[in-house]
Amino acid sequence: RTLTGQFRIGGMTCAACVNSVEGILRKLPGVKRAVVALATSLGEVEYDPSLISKEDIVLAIEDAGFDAEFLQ
Ligand code: 9UX
Repeated sequence: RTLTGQFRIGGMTCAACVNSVEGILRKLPGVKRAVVALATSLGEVEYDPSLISKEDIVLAIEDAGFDAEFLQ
């Protein structure tokens, strides 16, 4: 099973931030795809909910020093 989650990610100010957050997300177990947009502060993540929860995704982003909120 694959879910698609939208996250609002705060604190990204340059393209390297985007690469950093994408890299973090893509390394998480259960994450199949992650795309982050600087202009909208949005991230879209496809993940297997049997391997990772949306809360874990939020925590991983916050651990990297950014703000994160699950949207839908
Ligand atoms: Mo850009 Mo982001 O110099 O944490 S990498 S501000």
